[in-house]
Amino acid sequence: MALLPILRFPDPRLRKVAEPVARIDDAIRRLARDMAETMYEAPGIGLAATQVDVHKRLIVIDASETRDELLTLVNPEIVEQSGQQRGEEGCLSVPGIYDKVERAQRVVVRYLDLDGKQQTVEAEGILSVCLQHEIDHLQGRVFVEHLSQLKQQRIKSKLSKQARITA
Ligand code: K1U
Ligand code: ZN
Repeated sequence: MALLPILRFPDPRLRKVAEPVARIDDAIRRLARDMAETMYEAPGIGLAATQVDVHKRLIVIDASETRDELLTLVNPEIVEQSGQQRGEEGCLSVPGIYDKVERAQRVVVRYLDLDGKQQTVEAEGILSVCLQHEIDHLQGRVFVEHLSQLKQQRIKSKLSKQARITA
C-alpha cells in the first residue's frame, strides 16, 4: 500500500476531465486501495483519482462516523437527483478552506464495484454531498469554482501565501 501525493488547487491538472475505466484489473484495484489509504490518512471522507493525478473515473468515499464503510465507485454516474441543500464543504486539494455550496439533496448514483458488478447507491445528507463533490472532481471541477470570483481570488492568494510559508 502507498500514500499518494494530493494535487493542490489551482494546479491545472485538477481541471482535466477523467476517462472512463475500460477494464477493472489489478492496477485499478491497487490504485483504489492506495486512494483509500490516502483518504483515511489525510483524513478525508472522499478522494477522486483526479486529485492524485490519475485521470480515470474512480472515487473512494467513507462518510461514516465509524470510518468503516468504504465505498469504491468505478465510472460513477448520477442517474437521479432531487431537492436542494446548502452545506459547508472542504477539499483535500484546497486545505484549510471551507465554504457553503448548493447541491442536490438526494442523488442516485450508478457505478461498477471492483468486481465489475453494476451497483447503485441512493444518498442524502453528507454522503450525497460527498458523491456530488467527488464526481465534480472527475469532471475537472473543484468546489471553490461554485463560489464567486472574488472568493476564488481570495482563496488563491491565501493558498499561495501558505505555500510560500511552508516552502
Ligand atoms: O474530495 C476531497 O477533497 C475530500 C473532501 C470531501 C468532502 C468534504 C466535505 C464535503 C464534501 C466533500 C474531504 O474529505 S475534506 C475533509 C473533511 O471534510 C473531513 C475530514 C475528516 C473527517 C470529517 C470530514
Ligand atoms: Zn475535493
